[in-house]
Amino acid sequence: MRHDAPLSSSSPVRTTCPYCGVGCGVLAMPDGKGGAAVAGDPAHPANLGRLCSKGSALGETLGLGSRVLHPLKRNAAGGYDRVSWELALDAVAGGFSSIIARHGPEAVAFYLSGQLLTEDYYVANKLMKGFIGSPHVDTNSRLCMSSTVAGHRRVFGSDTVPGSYEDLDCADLIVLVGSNTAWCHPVLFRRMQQNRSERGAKLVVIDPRVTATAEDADLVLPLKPGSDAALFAGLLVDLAERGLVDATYLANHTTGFDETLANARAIAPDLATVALRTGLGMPDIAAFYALWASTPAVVTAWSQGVNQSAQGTDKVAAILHCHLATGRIGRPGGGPFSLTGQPNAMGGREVGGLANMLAAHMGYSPAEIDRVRRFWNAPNMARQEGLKAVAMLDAVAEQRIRALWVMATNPAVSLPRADHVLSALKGLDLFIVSENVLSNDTLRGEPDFILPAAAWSEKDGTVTNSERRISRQRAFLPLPGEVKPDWWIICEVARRLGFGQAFSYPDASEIYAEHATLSAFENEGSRDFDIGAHSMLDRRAYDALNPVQWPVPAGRPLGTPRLFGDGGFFTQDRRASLKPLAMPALASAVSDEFPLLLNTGRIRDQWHTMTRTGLSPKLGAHISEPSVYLNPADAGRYGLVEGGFARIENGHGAVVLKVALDPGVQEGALFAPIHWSAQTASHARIGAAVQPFCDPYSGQPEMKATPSRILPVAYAARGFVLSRDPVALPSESWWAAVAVDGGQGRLFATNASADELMAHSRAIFGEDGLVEMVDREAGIYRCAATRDGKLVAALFLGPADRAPLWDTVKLAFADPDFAPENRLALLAGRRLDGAADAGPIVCACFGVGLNAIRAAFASGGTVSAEDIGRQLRAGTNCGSCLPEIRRIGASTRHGNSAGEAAA
Ligand SMILES: Nc1nc2c(c(=O)[nH]1)N[C@H]1C(S)=C(S)[C@@H](COP(=O)(O)OP(=O)(O)OC[C@H]3O[C@@H](n4cnc5c(=O)[nH]c(N)nc54)[C@H](O)[C@@H]3O)O[C@H]1N2
Ligand SMILES: Nc1nc2c(c(=O)[nH]1)N[C@H]1C(S)=C(S)[C@@H](COP(=O)(O)OP(=O)(O)OC[C@H]3O[C@@H](n4cnc5c(=O)[nH]c(N)nc54)[C@H](O)[C@@H]3O)O[C@H]1N2
Ligand code: SF4
Ligand SMILES: [Mo]
Repeated sequence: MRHDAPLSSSSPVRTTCPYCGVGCGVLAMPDGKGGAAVAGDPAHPANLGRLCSKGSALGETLGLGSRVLHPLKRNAAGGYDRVSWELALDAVAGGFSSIIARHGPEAVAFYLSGQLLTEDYYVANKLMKGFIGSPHVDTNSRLCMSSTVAGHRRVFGSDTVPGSYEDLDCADLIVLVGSNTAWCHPVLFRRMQQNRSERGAKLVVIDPRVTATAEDADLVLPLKPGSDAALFAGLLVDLAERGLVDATYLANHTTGFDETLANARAIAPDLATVALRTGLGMPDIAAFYALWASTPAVVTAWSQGVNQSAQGTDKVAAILHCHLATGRIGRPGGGPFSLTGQPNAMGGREVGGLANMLAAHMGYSPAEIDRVRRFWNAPNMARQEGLKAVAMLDAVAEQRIRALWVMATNPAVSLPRADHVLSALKGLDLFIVSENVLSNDTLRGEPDFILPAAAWSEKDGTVTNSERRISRQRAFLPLPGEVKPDWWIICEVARRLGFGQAFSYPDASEIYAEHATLSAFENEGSRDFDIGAHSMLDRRAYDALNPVQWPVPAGRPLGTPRLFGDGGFFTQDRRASLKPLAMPALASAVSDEFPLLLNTGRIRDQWHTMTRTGLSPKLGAHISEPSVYLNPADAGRYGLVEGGFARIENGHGAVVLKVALDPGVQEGALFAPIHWSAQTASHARIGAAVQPFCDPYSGQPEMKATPSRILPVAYAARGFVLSRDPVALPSESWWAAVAVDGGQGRLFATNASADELMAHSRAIFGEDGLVEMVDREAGIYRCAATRDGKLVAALFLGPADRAPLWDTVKLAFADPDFAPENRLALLAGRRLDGAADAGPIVCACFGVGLNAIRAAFASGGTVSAEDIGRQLRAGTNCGSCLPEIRRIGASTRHGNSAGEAAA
């Protein structure tokens, strides 16, 4: 818990969720003890009061246990010493200066993040590109949105998302491409579902994997990985053949249609060819085309299945073409819509955080460089585009870049070829990390300094969500320890580099006002990003700022701005430019050696590398272990069983994951989550096994299709340990850490015997207060450790095929009043309240387990997910679990009728 005095807790503070790009408004009510209660903000237009499971659990992530609270300096022994800010900042600035003096400005780089606030991002970008004079500023958004940025810029001339969330409420057809919206943008998915139930909108889901999002879609198109552009080129051809092309719109507002249509005809001349390229059935393709053609109010929304591709820019362009050709853009309920991932991916794009952008949506033309130079009064302008993330880390490995400052991202986990990245980081002359937590895996790259950055709940600034809406994040807890906002840290280094005058901001509001002023500087309607109306905001107005969608040029009337309905693109000739596409293909093909395509992505209740969501017991209960999901037919082919283990390997690296059978995964494919790092699991850092091949325009790596092979791994025994403090397991064990109430949990698998675990347990827990149960022949060992009459640890080990009683023992461990005389009952695996085992948690908000939901469905009276909500409350808060509840209902009914038929 926090030690500092809390901020005033009289009324809730309005802030914005720090997770996904939906950008939900949050009301935070500090509890006066360092924590806070959170609720959705009914007044925020993104969520109108709703939050998903992750947003709802924010209160469980505010503890200080894993935080960096002081500047830390690496010592000769490889450990870290606490040092003063003065010392750390002087050393960082001195280190940068001497490397620049010896090797030039291009030897230094920043690697930033869509989780920084706009103000942090703005000063980092200004320092590097205007004052140090290196263009090497890139961000984890390279791995996330950069194909969309490149696609927008190539076709629209600017990185503009034309639509608004309101379009999702009034569309008649919503097409989701490469987006598991139900899990990754849950509040938007709820809005879509509401539209469907109230207005009858149709939903089409295009994803090689049948996900929770596809659960009750009107049409599901499980296409071959990488074949989206063929599907949309075919749609363009189909629209042209139906005579649905909007000739007036095309003539007035676009160029390049004829070449683009000819190119589409070469890629997708007819349904049979589309079927061949996409692996879809002709009737399904025809149904999709007919639906799209006959529904003018159509939103096509996409995320990483489109972006994280070696042809991501073309995939984006292929979607934009269909909307432009029909004039279905910038209209209520109609348009292309990129769903951004991170809370401030858009803000980073606005300030110029990407290596190929300069600032405020300006690029590197001589006129733009000169304009930004004059505005900043900058002494050392970068002259050309900098290195994009994957290339930047290659330059680090080759020591062309010698100093790197990483802020708010975890590249040792999230970049492709993560082992290579980690070893490259170790070779830097100067490596700085600004972080919230010590559990960031990149700290294994041996930074010279770890700088303690303010976290969500402590920092002030702005973020921009997927619909271009700028919202304030507001502090509601005090800065703990010596923690400082990122912008402050950057400005202090800038001052020490001799640029004090240009970086002397008293607070974030002045940075925002400068950013707003730059957006309007010599703009005159030539650039989409214009928030000139905010250039005079003072501190009070900034603090009171309500969520607002850009553009907000000085003097603009309020309302929902939709762009491009009447053209007005941000190209020289004000026309959108349709672009022929490359023939769709993956970066690497499967082979006899690596016959399976490894797809990677997200699960419902974890955020990225789990540095925050990993602290929440509620969120850890849904999916507690890292698994590889594969088709049952492939499992049979490769000798794998549900609940067993498998090694996935390729030329880049390897992981070992639990095996989960999933008929929604195509044969020939594997799906693995991205969340586990070396901090949270022994063998599950998937980035190590991801290829680094990038899109030629965006530089975004193809992280969803790495040719790989899979082989079974056998462990003799499985078990778990629960303890108040972290404990080690026998080396060579496989484990995954799970947040639990009252301490730490680890699920594990091992080849160690019952005797070896007994010796291990005695060594770590001590024999005093230890009760044990052992059955050597059956391979069972269980123990419970008590201290001063309290349960402090429990370790259970059993043969690999025996259920380990995790859920039952976890409950006892969480109970502060657990009576030590019940230890033996606990070792016997009995639940002390006599209730049935809840099973794995489905509804994170109300802790409702699978067994209870199954029982309710099986009892007969329950027919729908809504009935489950009335009976058990499951699914009635954030709704993230509704698709899963429906699936359980379907399978329970299926199971029942099968049972009846058999009887
Ligand atoms: N729970 C949760 N939510 C999150 C995040 C999180 O970590 N956890 N992170 C946020 C961030 S930063 C982002 S970027 C978003 C990402 O949100 P999403 O893009 O929805 O998430 P992913 O799981 O990465 O990938 C989406 C889907 O792309 C599919 N796919 C793979 N290859 C192809 C292909 O060739 N074509 C098509 N059409 N589909 C393909 C995958 O099977 C997967 O289901 O989520 C945001 N929201
Ligand atoms: N294989 C594969 N790899 C992927 C993806 C995939 O789908 N497949 N997805 C990619 C995508 S879309 C994304 S967005 C990335 C995400 O990957 P990362 O950005 O590497 O993951 P995070 O866990 O979000 O890391 C953010 C870090 O910043 C810290 N932090 C949070 N807020 C602040 C702050 O205000 N200041 C500072 N200084 N630190 C802060 C957190 O504690 C955490 O350690 O992963 C990418 N990598
Ligand atoms: S949908 Fe969930 S994770 Fe995304 S912003 Fe809203 S509450 Fe946060
Ligand atoms: Mo992302």
